[in-house]
Amino acid sequence: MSNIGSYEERLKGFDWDMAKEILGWEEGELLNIGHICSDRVCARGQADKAALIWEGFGGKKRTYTFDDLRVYSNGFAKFLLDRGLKPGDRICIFMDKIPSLYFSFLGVLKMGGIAQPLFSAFGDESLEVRLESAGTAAILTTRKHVKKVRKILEKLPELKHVIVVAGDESKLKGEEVFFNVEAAPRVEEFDAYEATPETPSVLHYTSGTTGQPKGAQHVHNSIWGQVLTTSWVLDLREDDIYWCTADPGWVTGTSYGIIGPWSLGVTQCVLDSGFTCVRWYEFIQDNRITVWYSAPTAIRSLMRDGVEPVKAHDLSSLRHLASVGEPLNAEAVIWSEDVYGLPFLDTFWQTETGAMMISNYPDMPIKPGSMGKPFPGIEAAVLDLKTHEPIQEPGRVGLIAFRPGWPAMFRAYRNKPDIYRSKFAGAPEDATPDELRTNPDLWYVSGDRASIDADGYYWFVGRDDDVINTGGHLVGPFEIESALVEHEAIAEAAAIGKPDEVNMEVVKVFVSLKPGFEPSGDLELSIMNFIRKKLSPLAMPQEIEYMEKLPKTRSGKILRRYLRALEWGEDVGDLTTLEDD
Ligand code: 6R9
Repeated sequence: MSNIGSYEERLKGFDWDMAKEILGWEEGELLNIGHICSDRVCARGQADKAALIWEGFGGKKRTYTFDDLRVYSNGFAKFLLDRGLKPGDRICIFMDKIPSLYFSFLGVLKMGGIAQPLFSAFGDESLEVRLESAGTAAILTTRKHVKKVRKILEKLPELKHVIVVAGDESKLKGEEVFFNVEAAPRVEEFDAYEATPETPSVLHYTSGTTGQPKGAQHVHNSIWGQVLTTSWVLDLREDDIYWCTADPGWVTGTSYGIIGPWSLGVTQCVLDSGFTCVRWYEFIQDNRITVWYSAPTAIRSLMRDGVEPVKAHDLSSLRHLASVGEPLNAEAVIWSEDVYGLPFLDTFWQTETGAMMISNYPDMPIKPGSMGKPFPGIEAAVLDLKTHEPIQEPGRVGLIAFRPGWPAMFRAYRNKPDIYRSKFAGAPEDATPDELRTNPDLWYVSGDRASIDADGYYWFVGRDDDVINTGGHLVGPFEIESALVEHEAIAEAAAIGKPDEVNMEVVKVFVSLKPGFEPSGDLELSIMNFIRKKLSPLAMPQEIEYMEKLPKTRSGKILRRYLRALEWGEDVGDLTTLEDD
């Protein structure tokens, strides 16, 4: 029997406090995610249990117990306070998936700071935009990545601390400080910050259609959503060996790659090396992984490599598989059932929701290709595209929406109260964030389209905006376009997602060149590298199309949606309706 048991039974008499029961957490206990994920697990007799089984490039392997997690996160917490950092300060974590990423994430939360994890493949411009927006006070990074910080440091007056946590100490510059937590004296005692449920915890940046990325602010209370979904959807149990393939630079990597499993005292594995099918299967085999949470792009890549590598490995430890980030096609579900003997269960959620919202559950019949049903305690609907009224007829497409107020819901877009308010259908002009969160008449509108069938299953249709989803990672077209026009040869630019068999979408750009520049192989390479270095490999265009002039609205806005429709072979429709989208 799975943790959720019967989905229907769980709907009856549902209460988020069931999460507290799972942890045995009593009112009055300290509510601090960093503390709950380390000190509290130790205090409950699991200090010597493996928390993190880590493997890096070149076969490097380390195992850390929950006591190590406790002591090393204490180490970071104390170090940061000693440097003069304070509760509420934004502290960026910018590194590969090395052990110190995990220790420092918990350490920042323990000292009351706001953890701002950023994907280590980000280039200097992606980094700058997000550090500037957050008013980040400190960045924890490594020798490998500090160069990108150096490039932008002068432009970030609020960024006072550059702390290098791994690599060669002798090559630091200026005010940079070195701190290797494993080599530093052990910090056995640390009183974690007394957070309230509404104390800010994690700040994740996510991309929209317009403007630069927005910082979705989460709070310590999110843990209850993460605990309950980890237990009921991922079905994690005490003796599981769990693997979440996501990078903590993205929300899956923190909600389910740190907080969910460790609050429950479950052992997890982290693989900090590139993707190959054989490497992944070896990792599962060697560590006897039981529960595996991954993404459709990875699953499709594994499918492409076929069944031979599956047969060549012992994957019999696997008990439960789940997926997130992009539509999980029916073929992938059926294939995984065929070759692993287990279907991947699709889960749908967003950076903003902080935890799973619509899922398939163990013990519930799967309809391959469907995202499943709302998590108990989540009131979901699809809203009419125009009226924003819930659609009653099965099969009609609308906007996925949720009643606000679930524990892991984001509490703000940092410094963007109007954009935050605009996400809630029916919100009064002057509603405060607290009112938005607690008003039972509003809907949080996700920005995705779906339909609901007669059995209550949700079927994903597509995004309602121009954000590009490449391999489960969201990339904002505006960010790419802004960077492109900084290239010496480019006059105007538009970025769209182009269909791709494995990655769902890849970035395609349309550009017009400045006088004196001509399309050429060299120019193409130069543009690609420019974006890869400034933004990230994810944002790098896979295709560049040159145009004399980009199509525009009468008011001069580039018709990105028109270009996208052409690319996808969709009806471009009446151009005037596209005019001011
Ligand atoms: C957790 C995460 C959120 C966006 C979301 C949607 C897409 C996520 C999906 C899915 C189809 C699923 N998405 N899960 N689309 N089926 N099961 O991925 O957060 O990076 O904010 O992305 O990803 O478009 O709105 P985030």
